[in-house]
Amino acid sequence: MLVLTLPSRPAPLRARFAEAGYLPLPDLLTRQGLKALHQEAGRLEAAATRRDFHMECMENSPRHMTTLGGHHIAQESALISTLYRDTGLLALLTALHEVDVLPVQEPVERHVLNILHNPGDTHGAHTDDFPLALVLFIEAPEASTDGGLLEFNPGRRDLGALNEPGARQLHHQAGDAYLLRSDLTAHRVTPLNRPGTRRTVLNFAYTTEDHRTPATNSAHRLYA
Ligand SMILES: O=C(O)CCC(=O)C(=O)O
Ligand SMILES: [Fe+2]
Repeated sequence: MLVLTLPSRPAPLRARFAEAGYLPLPDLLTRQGLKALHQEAGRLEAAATRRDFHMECMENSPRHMTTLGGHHIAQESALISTLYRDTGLLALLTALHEVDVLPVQEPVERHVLNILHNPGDTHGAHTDDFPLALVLFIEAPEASTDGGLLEFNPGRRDLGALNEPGARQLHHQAGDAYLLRSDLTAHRVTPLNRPGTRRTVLNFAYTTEDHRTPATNSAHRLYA
């Protein structure tokens, strides 16, 4: 089954990614791929854990979400484990980042499932441990007014930048993806605000030779 439609000409995208630290990849998932991942996420959700707390090491930003860590996903989902290591995908990421992109060895955070499903659910401000996040949208709010927007301020690593001029809020649809320079770009997901709205993503973390170990314990707080 073909799960991804990889852009055939990554060269023009490279400069955009380098400049903003963010690159939208609309329709990265094929229809079949989205359907299969939707089914898979639905099955995995039964094993996921509700999280409601503030992350101390990220300025006490809120986490109101349901998560499943990479160690469970590796055991339960051949589809996701295989997709994470797809050679075409790794080649695309290497072309976009211009440095050899490697799978993360750390089992908890290398691929995670994040589900926002109640009004007020949010994935608060943070930076990630590893340099690259590829976020795949399995479910998304229909309208940008429903919340669940990715927010970041290009080139800014400080969490306060999210409340300053230049911050961007972006809506994505199911089947879309984006690539983020997630260790150097503070980011968050704005609260859902309409009952019945769901936002489910897979976050695939990737690294490079010089970033082998996690920078914080935040992933363990959220996923272990
Ligand atoms: O859901 C998103 O768009 C961002 C996910 C994220 O920041 C993370 O999993 O670290
Ligand atoms: Fe993140």
